[in-house]
Amino acid sequence: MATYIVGDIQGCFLGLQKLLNKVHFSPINDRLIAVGDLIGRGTQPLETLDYLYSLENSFDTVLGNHDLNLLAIFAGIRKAKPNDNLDTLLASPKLNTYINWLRLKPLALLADQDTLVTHAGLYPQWSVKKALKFSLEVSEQLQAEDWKESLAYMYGNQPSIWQKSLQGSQRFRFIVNAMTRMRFIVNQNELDFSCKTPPELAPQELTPWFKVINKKFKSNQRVVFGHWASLNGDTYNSQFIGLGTGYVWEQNMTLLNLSSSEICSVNFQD
Ligand SMILES: [Mn+2]
Repeated sequence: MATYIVGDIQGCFLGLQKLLNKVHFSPINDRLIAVGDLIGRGTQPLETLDYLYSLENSFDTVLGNHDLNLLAIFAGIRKAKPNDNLDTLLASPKLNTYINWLRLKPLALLADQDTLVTHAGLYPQWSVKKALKFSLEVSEQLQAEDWKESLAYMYGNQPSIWQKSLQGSQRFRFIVNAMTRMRFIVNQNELDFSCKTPPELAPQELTPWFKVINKKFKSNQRVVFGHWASLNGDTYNSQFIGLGTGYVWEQNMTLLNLSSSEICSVNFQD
């Protein structure tokens, strides 16, 4: 029995199949965890969700920004754009089932005792324990009857600095942004959303979140994340494992074997 963590799928069902075949994934014996953005810019969102949903308890995921975007479109907060490629999914009779299934998914989960999975990463002022607590806060709102009202406040870049005293929509938005959209930090603790480049091409004042010293992060802990395709997983630090490698941009889809720490990838061309 193996536990695999897969990077951003973004509706690329063929890529996911190639990757799972490559490691001989067995839905009966193995477990699959995703870093979020199950759907996104890829052309097979419905096939992707059909498959992942069918895995039942062998599958778990955290939510990514594209998954939340789907919830917002369903809730009537956003309109689907042509490049969202969501037409087949939005027209599916299974849409309601998948929406309610996604609403149960957290922003952060523990893959094992010391391994945190989130879509974008761990905000440098938070411990793993705090990230899990804040994920729970957001989940409670996503699972509440008035979840559409909470989601309506999701969009926006402010507040950009965490404060314990944040409340209501501001607190909700910061937690969602930190766990699903973060890449760079500016001025030690401020989320920056202007830059999506690899770290070496970024303005000097921007620091990748995983290079900001986090005093609450322990030496035996790991963070597994996706989202930042241009990073290509290159954190140069074994405590931060980036699995977002841009298959949807004709690059690679990547998976981690949790117990052996082995990485396996397939290329768009494969
Ligand atoms: Mn993302």
